[in-house]
Amino acid sequence: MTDFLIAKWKIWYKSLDVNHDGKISFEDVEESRNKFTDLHNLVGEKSSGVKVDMEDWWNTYIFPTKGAEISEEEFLKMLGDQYKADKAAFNAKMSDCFNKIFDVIDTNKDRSIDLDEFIYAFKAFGHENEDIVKKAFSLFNPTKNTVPLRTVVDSWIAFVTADEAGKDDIIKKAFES
Ligand SMILES: [Ca+2]
Ligand SMILES: [Ca+2]
Repeated sequence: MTDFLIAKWKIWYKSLDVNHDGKISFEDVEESRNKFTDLHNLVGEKSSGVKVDMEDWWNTYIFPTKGAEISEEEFLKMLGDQYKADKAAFNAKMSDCFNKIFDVIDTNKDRSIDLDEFIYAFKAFGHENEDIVKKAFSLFNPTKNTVPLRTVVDSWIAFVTADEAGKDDIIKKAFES
């Protein structure tokens, strides 16, 4: 486990602290899913379905136990323990993690992420500065403001699993810009 990877996990932790209060808790789940459904104007069953999917995602991949608050130190230890126990299983879990959340983020289900979906997802996770988010999106070399879902998901998987710097460090660059 390299310092490079741990530094990225710290960025990830910060990016999940939606209300910027220094810790990840159920309040971040509430805020992100409410923002997300509002931005996409989802109502009724569609809105409640997305809210359930999002809560499941946080409970499966982020919280140590259902809805339990987690500090940065605990988060880094949790990921580190999973990584050390079985790297292949860790990679598989992170792959599931980002495939699942982007299934939600791809609201029109066209297996692509367009600029609006990208902006709304970042806003929902507390990143409001549209200029920075647009700059981040451009790192994916979009065609007609659209990037294949696979490309975005793979970048996130590399972000949380790759020990060394590589050509696919888009997410790291995005958070540094
Ligand atoms: Ca928080
Ligand atoms: Ca889409």
